[in-house]
Amino acid sequence: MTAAEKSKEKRLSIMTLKVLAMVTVVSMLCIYGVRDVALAAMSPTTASQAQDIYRAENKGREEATQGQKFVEQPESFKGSVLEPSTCGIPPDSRFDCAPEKLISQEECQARGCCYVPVSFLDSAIGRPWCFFPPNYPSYKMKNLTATETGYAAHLTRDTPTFFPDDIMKLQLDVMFETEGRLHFRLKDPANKRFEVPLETPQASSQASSTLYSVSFSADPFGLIVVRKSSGQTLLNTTVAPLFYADQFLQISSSLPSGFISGLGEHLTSLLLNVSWTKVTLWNRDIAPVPSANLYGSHPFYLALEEGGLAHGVFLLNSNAMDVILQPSPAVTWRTIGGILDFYIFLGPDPKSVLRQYMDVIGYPFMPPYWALGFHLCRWGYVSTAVTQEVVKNMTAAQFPLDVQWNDLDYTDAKRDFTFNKDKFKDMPNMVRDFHHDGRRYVMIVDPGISSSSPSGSYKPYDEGLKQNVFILNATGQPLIGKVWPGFTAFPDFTNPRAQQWWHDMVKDFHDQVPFDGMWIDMNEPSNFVEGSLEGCPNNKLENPPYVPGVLGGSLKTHTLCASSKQYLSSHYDLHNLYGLMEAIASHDALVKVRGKRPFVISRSTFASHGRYAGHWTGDVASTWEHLYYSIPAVLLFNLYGVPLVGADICGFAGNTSEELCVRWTQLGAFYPFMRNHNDHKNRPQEPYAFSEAAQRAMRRALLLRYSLLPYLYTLFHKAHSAGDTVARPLYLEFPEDPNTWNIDRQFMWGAALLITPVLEAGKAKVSGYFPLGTWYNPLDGSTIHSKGQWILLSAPLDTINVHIRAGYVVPLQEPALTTTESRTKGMTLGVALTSEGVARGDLFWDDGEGLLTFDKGDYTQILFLARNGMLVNEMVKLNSQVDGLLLQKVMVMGVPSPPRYVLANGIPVADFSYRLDTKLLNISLSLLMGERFVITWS
Ligand code: MIG
Repeated sequence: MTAAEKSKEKRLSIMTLKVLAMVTVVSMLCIYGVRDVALAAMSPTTASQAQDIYRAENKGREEATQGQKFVEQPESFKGSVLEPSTCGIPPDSRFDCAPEKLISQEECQARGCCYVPVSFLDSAIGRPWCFFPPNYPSYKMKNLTATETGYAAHLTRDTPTFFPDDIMKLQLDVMFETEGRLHFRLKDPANKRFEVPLETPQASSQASSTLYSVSFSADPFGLIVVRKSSGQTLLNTTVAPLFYADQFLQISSSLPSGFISGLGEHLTSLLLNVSWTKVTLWNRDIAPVPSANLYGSHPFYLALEEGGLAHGVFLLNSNAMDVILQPSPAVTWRTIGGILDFYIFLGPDPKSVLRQYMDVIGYPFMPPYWALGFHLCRWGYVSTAVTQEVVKNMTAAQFPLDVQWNDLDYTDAKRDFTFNKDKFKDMPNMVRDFHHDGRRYVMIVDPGISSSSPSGSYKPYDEGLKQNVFILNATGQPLIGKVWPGFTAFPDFTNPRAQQWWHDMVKDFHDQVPFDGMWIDMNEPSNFVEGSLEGCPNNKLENPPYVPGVLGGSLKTHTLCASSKQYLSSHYDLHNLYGLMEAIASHDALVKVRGKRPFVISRSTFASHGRYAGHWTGDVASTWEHLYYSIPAVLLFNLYGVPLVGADICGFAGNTSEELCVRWTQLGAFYPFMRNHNDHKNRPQEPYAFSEAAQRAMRRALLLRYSLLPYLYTLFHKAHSAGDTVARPLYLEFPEDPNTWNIDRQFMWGAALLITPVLEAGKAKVSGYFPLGTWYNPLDGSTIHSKGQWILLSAPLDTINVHIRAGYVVPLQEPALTTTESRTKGMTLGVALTSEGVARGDLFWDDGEGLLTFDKGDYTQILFLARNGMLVNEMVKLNSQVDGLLLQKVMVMGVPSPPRYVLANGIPVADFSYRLDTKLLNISLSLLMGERFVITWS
């Protein structure tokens, strides 16, 4: 077709569309007919385009000749009901050509885009009226060359886009880093742009074999990633044009399925809705509400594929961004700064995807053992007397409690690193008393440093000023905002001087009050005034040409000016990293100051946070709805590599009810991080604040958790050493069973425990899904043989359903009121046999708080194996810390017939019992955990 013909075609199409614009969506089908006649010549993939599509395989290797066929046609243009032509794109496959504003038909067409109004309803759903035609100008790829690790090429565009400051020439690097990990990056070769300061693994050569093949489309540029084993296209960026302007970078891709999890932090179900969902990442202090950008940013998703395969995608970019999901299905990443730096993880199973993700962002830190105990907090423990009273009440009512917390109440005028010399004058002694009783203490620390204390009276500010650690405004002065202490300056944790200063402040305070961990709040960072006391300058960082869908409509809403200056870059680039950087500084400070394993719980997070700290889900409401939402929240943070996570038990905002608080305590007993915390205005919600019956139920849940701590601790070790999750969605264990994919009202601890909580008021039964297999309820001795089905369980108020999966051995320990005590108690092995009579499990044990015990080899690891009526242990590694620990009980589930005798190391055991109805064999004995044993029953 000649250019003249093309432009005639275009005019024709515009004319046709003008007519069509008057017609509603209902008549879309006949519209296609009309347009097809008019535009039949405009096939989106012409022969010449097809020839431009390169095939790029793992060079010089055998599989290069096998695997993927030549890519003939971008996926998105297939499957359209009607003949493809310029604007004849099915509504769900359209990509928005007017993301930044509402535009008229004329403006849309002036952009060279298609204008087809959709019904009011469809438009509300998010379907664009103005969208890209398939031949829309984009980048062209040139000089594709092989490199040590993959490919490199240049991309150029001839015409600018409708956003200012296009970068007309880009550098593409494609790195075949490992068998399962593909990395590709688009940079400006001429000017250094901001990059997230995350140390990532570097490959020096290309992986020798890969699960993926990559092909390229040259014009328009596109990258296509195919899973070799299934032929499934995982990524195809030819579906829409690439944008790479200074403040608008956008890339779209097809998705192989609509089953995706991630892109936090939001109040959401486990699976995202791909029906035109816009997900915004810009860290924000706000009580969780659906759709809003919340405290943290994790630009990562995991997608499930047919047959239980999975892949993951991570965009290493910290700028404000929107990610749009649409039902074709497809994804659009739209960020307003930095570079496009993508990692694709091929799994092939979902657990491997997460491990591959954590290979890039870092494996989770190992929490101290006490961190897994019960934590109690509230805003409004107004004095040491009150705080101590709370601990006393807990003990009197026989509730376990490991860690007592204080909120802002302890401070002097809400300033960090001070304590109130009146109500908290004996704080140091209070903390020492807690320690004496085997408990730990944590207090809140906000990042805002009071800037209005008289000079010379408040060291953190005076020192901070002297050392120049604060974020600066446009005139080079510390930016002043307003938070709890009043006027505040904000430490710039990207500055090494600020890290040192933070350490010094932590040390000074620790010298006075020997606290054990830090609760870092308000670190989005939160600011009660917009930007700063003086507002913000008017510049392109404050007012970018595209503002993602942030709550409040402006980047500065409830935080600092985007153009304020930090050591590494502007706040515009670093905002989403603020909480992470504070977590790193706090983690490092605690290591130095305490010389023990650090404990930091942070509200704001970013990818890689789990290496340093945990997270709680912020100001959740005391409602049944938020009780439910806490499950996907906890599971998603496990996917993000932040396994130490929990929600405020019984809810933070608003008054709880007794029933809600009981159910929440039961569920909370299975949060990896278990803390009850309450807002200052609300009715008390400590376990002892309720009726005897409620207390019994809560006590039972707490003791159940404490019994399971050896198992939980072992799971944390696997997360730390192998990139596993702790609390996990069912689909991680049963990906081939699609019934599990959307389950987020139940979850698992590791591979062995299935938890089915009650999440509704007034219910004494709960329905749960049980994947194929045998499931034992150790509490009532019942057994479920499931074909993969929903089962109605009894769940009276004092009960949370927990099932052990056949095939696993779970290490347990007699509970106590603190972990200091429980760690010395007798252990039990719960052995859940399959129908073939086998089970296995393990235990990780160390001193519970030493630094780097795993790296130093200062730990014990024991395997347990059951088969043919025999249970044995095997020492992977033995260390003196298990000395004296006794195995006192073995509980074998699924023993088909009554044994006549039980032997331990060949010696008859007198004390055992068997029940015909439950097929449960209980053995009492006394063996050293650190010695080899053989237990047989026959
Ligand atoms: O503006 O420190 O999410 O847990 O109790 C509120 C007081 C500040 C928000 C935290 C909440 C904490 C509260 N903080």
